[in-house]
Amino acid sequence: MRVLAINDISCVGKCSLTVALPIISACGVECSVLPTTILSTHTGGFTGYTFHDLTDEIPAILKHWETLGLKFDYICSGYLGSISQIELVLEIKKRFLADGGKFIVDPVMGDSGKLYAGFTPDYVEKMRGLCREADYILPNDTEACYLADMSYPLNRQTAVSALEKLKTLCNQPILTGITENNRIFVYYADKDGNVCHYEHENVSGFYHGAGDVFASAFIGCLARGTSEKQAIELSSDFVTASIRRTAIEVADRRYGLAFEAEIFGFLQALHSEING
Ligand code: PXL
Repeated sequence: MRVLAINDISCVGKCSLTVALPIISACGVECSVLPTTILSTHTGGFTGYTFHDLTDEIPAILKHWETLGLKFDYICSGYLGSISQIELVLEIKKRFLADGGKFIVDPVMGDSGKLYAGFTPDYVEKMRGLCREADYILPNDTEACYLADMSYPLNRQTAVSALEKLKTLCNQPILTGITENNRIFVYYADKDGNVCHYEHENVSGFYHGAGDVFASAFIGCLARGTSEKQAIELSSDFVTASIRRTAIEVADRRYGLAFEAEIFGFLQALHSEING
């Protein structure tokens, strides 16, 4: 079992690969990486960050991998710095996804109702195309609004409409970060297209990197053979526990979630799901 995580390296401010690699590995799954960009920090709330686009390096990396005959059972994409990187990911899916493998797209584009720095309407349109190729997509509420052309914020009712629209892009959308009445919800479509949800008490405030922790845990669980329902529930529990800890322990939320100390509990829960 081999996962490929395509995402940036934000050197400081836990998100993207610095979250995907430890969490997927901790689940007991080999995680290969394809870094898309290297930044001194992520772009959310920091100023003056460096940004080095690695697009030019990627074709040679792929060529080498092909000589090794590599195929991946799961390919998951996250932050992609440009439209040409979206095109590269489409090509990577064609060339490197194993037969029967799963392609998971976290359409990382924005938060709190706004696109991240550097993203444009053209990028959103291209991202819709990437979502059409995916087995699962994992938008947050902001990304869902951009993809489904709906107004932000969503509530429980409009989240269901957003999910229906997202189903025209991908059979199994998983929509995170819907808040209402002090609760936070994940809405998702199961294999048969039924709308399902899972919820927690909301911890108010914005927590950077929460979507990346959720996506990484979800992939780790699926790769260990859980159902998607179990993967969603285990990942939501893990993110919620990490957010609660962060609320107490971390003053500056730009540095990401204090997820490390919650990994053990998450793995115990994963272990009991797998082994009964
Ligand atoms: O966590 C999402 C993310 C990933 N990568 C980079 C980002 C962000 C959000 O701001 O800036 C570089």
